[in-house]
Amino acid sequence: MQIYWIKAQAPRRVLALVKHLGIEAQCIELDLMGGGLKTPAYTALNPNRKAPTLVHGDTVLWESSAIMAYLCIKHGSDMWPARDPAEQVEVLRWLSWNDQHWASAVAPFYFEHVVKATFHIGEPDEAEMTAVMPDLKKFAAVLNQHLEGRPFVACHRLTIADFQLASMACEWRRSQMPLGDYPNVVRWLDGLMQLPAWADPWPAAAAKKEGALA
Ligand SMILES: N[C@@H](CCC(=O)N[C@@H](CS)C(=O)NCC(=O)O)C(=O)O
Repeated sequence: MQIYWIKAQAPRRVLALVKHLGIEAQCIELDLMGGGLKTPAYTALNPNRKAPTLVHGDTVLWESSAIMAYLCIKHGSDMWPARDPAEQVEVLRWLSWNDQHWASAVAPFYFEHVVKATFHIGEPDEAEMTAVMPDLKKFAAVLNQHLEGRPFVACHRLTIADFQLASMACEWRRSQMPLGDYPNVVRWLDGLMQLPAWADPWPAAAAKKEGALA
């Protein structure tokens, strides 16, 4: 099994799951700034030219939520509740909510403070964050209310929904996301950081460059 990744939030979910579940996989870092996502070989795997991508035998999969579900099914983990329709619907609700609402509200904070610093592509632009502030507050309030009395986002246990929702927000202090008014969100995000695989999902340096695609 190969997993192609860059040091960014969508691959972070998949790499954290791989580490958390102890899955054997060859994790191959792509050189984003050197055009590693635009090579013909990688484009053939993922025509979106995004990361992550999973290759497992004849299976080629992109979209981190689908990859996480696939890994859980293969590994027999109920972090994707494959055998319980009601739980599946519950997790699916939060995966969708993330992709439709939460992600776009937190993305500018994450991009301006974390992505730009990681890839050395400039200084944070405050205007980008100001523009999404109303949405951030609206959706943080929704999540905060939902997390009242709940340790995790869905099914009263850790699921892939937690990794989906937390991947851009987990570094909320560094990203200067104003989440201090949402104590349940802070408790949940900081609680996830107690998981070693979530706190440090990145593969060891020695494993990174093997298998690069021309
Ligand atoms: N919805 C996709 C998002 C994939 C995505 O946007 N990946 C980003 C990193 S978080 C990427 O590859 N960016 C590189 C680029 O756009 O050039 C998923 O969940 O896998």
